[in-house]
Amino acid sequence: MDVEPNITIGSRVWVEDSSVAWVDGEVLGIRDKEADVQTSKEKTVVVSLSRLHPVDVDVPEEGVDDMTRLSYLHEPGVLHNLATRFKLNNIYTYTGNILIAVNPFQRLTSLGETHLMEQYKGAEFGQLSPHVFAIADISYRAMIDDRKSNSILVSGESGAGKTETTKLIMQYLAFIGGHAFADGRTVEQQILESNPVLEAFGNAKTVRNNNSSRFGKFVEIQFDSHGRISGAAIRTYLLERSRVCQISDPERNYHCFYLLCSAPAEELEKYNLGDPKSFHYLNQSSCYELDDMNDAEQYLATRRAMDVVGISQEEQEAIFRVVAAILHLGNIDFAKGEDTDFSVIRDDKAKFHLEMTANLLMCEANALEDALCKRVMVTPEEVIRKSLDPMGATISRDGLAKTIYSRLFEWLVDKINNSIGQDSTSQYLIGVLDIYGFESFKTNSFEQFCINYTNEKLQQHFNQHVFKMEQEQYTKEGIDWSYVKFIDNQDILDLIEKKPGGIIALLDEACMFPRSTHETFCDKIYQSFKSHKRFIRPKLSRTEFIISHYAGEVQYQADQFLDKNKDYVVAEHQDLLTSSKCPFVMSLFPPIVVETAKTSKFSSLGARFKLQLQQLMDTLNSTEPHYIRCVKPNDDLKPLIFNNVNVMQQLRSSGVIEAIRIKCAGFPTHKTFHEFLVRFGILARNKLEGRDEKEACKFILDKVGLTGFQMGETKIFLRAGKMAELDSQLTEVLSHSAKIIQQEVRRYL
Ligand code: AD9
Ligand code: MG
Repeated sequence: MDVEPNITIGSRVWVEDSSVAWVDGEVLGIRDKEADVQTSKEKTVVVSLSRLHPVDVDVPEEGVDDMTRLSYLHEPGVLHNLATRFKLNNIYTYTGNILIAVNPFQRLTSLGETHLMEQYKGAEFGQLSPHVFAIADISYRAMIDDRKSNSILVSGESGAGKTETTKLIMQYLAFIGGHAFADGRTVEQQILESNPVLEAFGNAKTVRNNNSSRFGKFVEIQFDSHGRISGAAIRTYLLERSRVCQISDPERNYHCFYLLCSAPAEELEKYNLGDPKSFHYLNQSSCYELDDMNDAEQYLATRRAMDVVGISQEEQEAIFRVVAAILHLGNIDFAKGEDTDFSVIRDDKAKFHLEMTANLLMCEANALEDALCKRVMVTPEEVIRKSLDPMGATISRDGLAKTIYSRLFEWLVDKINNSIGQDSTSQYLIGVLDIYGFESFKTNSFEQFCINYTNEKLQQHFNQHVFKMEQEQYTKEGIDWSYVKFIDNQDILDLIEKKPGGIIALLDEACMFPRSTHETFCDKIYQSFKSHKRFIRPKLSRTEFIISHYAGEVQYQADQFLDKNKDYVVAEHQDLLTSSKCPFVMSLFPPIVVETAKTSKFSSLGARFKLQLQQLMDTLNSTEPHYIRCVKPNDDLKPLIFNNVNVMQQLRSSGVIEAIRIKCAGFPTHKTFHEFLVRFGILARNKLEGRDEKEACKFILDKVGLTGFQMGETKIFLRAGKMAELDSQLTEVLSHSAKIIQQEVRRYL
């Protein structure tokens, strides 16, 4: 895309603009390498020629439904096309076989989804307007025809519509591959109903999305040899644990807490619940209700979904009892004991919550108090009982809440998997990935590090795939592609995951060494990656580092990296819950094998995540991938607003622009011989007779002396910028002809 376009006076061009990303204009004059441009914002600007892009004058008013049909494949062209289509409620657009989906923030289907699904069923790709259903349909067809597993990777930033898109894909696959079972509870129903269950426990309102998934998800739908759904497996990644005990205004905790507080009266009584405002884990934010969600109805809907998924009444009762226990647990406050620093339960109110928590978890109140306030330290000489100060006890309490909640979530996922059932004989599957997009906030911690690491992995997968597809096209047309290169992000992946020596490995080392602090960890990585191209040590900071990701630089604050990487359950908490009289609670905390003093208690979350990710990549690599890039058109979460700068940023960080760059590095413009002749035939000045289409095209290209093209079997492949060269020749010929016509006309007059 760095090729200097062929731009002349009068050309219509795109100019970079800080407020709308790109604005169109007309070239008034050219001096050396600069142009004066009159923009449509009524401004005249001087711009370097190399920063201008020609406007594609051939694009129809309503835009094109596949970006590769644009004559000029560049950023402004892509952006303009998306914006044009969005205005007309066409939220889906292809870029080759990548689907870009712009979140409409409103329901658009008037005829209902079943009607639409019927239309897309088996329709040829490209015959109907772009849609998620079309992608789901080709994945299904490809699986049946090629007898190969497929996957659909949905990505985008928070609120871009990944989860809604994923649900549409699942709905379509259930529609096309479903069959009814005698008992009325079908596998596909169970698969679909797993969504509301997981959303109740794994989604929450954030500033970016009222129903934000706080975990990553890969749903593997298995099919039998007749192409019917025969089982499914759900894998989840990295549930955000901190939300259970810490929320900031105007966000909310996980939906299930509010749903339970709106449950029917007899249940509230049973769990001693009431106003959510009375619970510390909920009242840190003043947001309790959501406009688009009725918690009471949602509670009942979740219970119904749990029925379908196969969670028994007793299990459901136990699940909500644990949810209630966590709310009470959060209200156990501590104070300094008399004459000591040690903590005691603050007052009668806190004591009441202690009793309630113990009741609901079915353990002894005294044992709970001890587990929260005391630690046992085993040294070679003796066993020491140490009491925690109020601050320590509060941290212990929150730790317990987080552990119980994340175990509960894992239990739900396992239960759903067991109940839907895995088809071990299934040969083919379609995997659907709904995973957090690239994140760069003011403060970025270990979670962002893991999320961005995931995105680097997926980006590599994406690049390799896009590259491969390009190659295949070239080979099919008999074109030499050997010099098409793309930038690999392997160097960033090495920086993060290389063993030994990568950031995760160094973090694990730091976690195992008792005297490490985040400062010593940072010193170590500063030393190790002093000259790494992708690693930057910020000035004036001893605990931060910057990684230059494919989607931009992110500055990480390392102060909690060590703590967050340590994945262990405090022994006192483990003992307490293993001894619960409730079989459900006990099953969340199966007894662990007693570790010998020598083995380390430490287990690394980073390393575990790396392994999970590797397994995911292995699965994806054995499938034929399809990509959907979701785009959030504005930060107000409102319909009809399309913010150019925002969208441009997302197209860059989702790799769409990189995919285009890869295309542009080769021969980005492909025109069939026929299309080419229709547009440029006039350049041959009527000398094409007797030639076949391919010869005619070659004749034109030779005549105008164009370089940088290759003739395929059915198409002409042009290098970036070549189309503009041809266009300007065309303009010249046309204006010359126009002059002649004018002269003729004048003479005639
Ligand atoms: V997050 O990373 O989990 O925070 P997602 O999953 O990308 O995020 P989600 O699918 O939850 O976003 O979409 C956010 C909201 O946009 C939804 O709650 C809907 O209100 C809205 N949305 C998204 N996609 C569509 C759609 N195809 N049609 C209508 C939509 N509304
Ligand atoms: Mg989501």
